[in-house]
Amino acid sequence: MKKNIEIFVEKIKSAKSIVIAGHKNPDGDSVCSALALARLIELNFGVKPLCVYDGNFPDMLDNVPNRGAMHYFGNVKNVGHFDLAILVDYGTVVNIGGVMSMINSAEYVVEIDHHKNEEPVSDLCLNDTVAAATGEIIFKIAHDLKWVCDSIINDLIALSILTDTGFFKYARRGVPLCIMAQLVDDGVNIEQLSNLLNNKPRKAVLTEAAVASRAEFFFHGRVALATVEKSDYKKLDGRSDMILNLLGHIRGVEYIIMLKQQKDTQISVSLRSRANPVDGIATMLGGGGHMYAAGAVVRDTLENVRARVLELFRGEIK
Ligand SMILES: [Mn+2]
Repeated sequence: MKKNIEIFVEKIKSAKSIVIAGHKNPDGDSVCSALALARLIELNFGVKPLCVYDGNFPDMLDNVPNRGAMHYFGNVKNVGHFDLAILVDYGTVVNIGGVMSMINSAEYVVEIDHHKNEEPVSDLCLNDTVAAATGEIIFKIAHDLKWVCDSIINDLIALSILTDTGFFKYARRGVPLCIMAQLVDDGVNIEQLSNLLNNKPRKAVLTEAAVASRAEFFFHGRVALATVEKSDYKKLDGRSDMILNLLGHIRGVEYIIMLKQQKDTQISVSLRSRANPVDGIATMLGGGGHMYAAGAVVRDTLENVRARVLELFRGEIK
């Protein structure tokens, strides 16, 4: 890892143009770790990287510091080639989306990620699959190399960790909490950061509540299943975590399945579990993710995907 970090620094030093991208339909970690890294590079190396995303940018994240530095890739004019591309928090190649052409144009590609990925697309991987967020890996790099930080970077790192750990609920190690302790001592205000995320459109919140209220329950109430049909999908903002949170409050629910009909025959499947791994089921559906929070996008009808997922759970639940 140390050698890899040295190569990374050399690549930044010699780059005149840098592009940073996360995954399509970005979440808090994807956006905030990209913006934090961009600012770190700007402050420490004097090159201002271009940050791009594909898909929908959630309204929820509109108030994060330096939001204006993150651009929809399709709106960026006259991009030539880049000396260096850095992919953060992308997961697997299918999540890269339209920014792939910019990544491909780069002389050298580095990835910084905490997702499991058997087929990395980069020349250099700075991945750590036990990290709670990509922001955690970036913090460690910046800290180890004694890079200059400021309050914007600290807030962005804190946001990436807070959003990916569900405000520490999903933190399985002490490291992200130790980092947060340091950030709070340096002036980060968690309550303020939490409040700036309260920025969803009314229709998104009301749709999430309505979808949760229509949830179905299987296997003696151990599995909750929420379905977002196409007409409602457009009204959502971001990953609709509130549906998962609401269902997770119910006594006896051990697993949560959320099906989102993105298109007629394109269904996003999100899986959450309290105690047993669900990443195996996500892999069987062609996706992946973390042990207790995983997902896939399946190209089939809603009915078929629903039946298949329930069948996989039938095999899993003893
Ligand atoms: Mn992440």
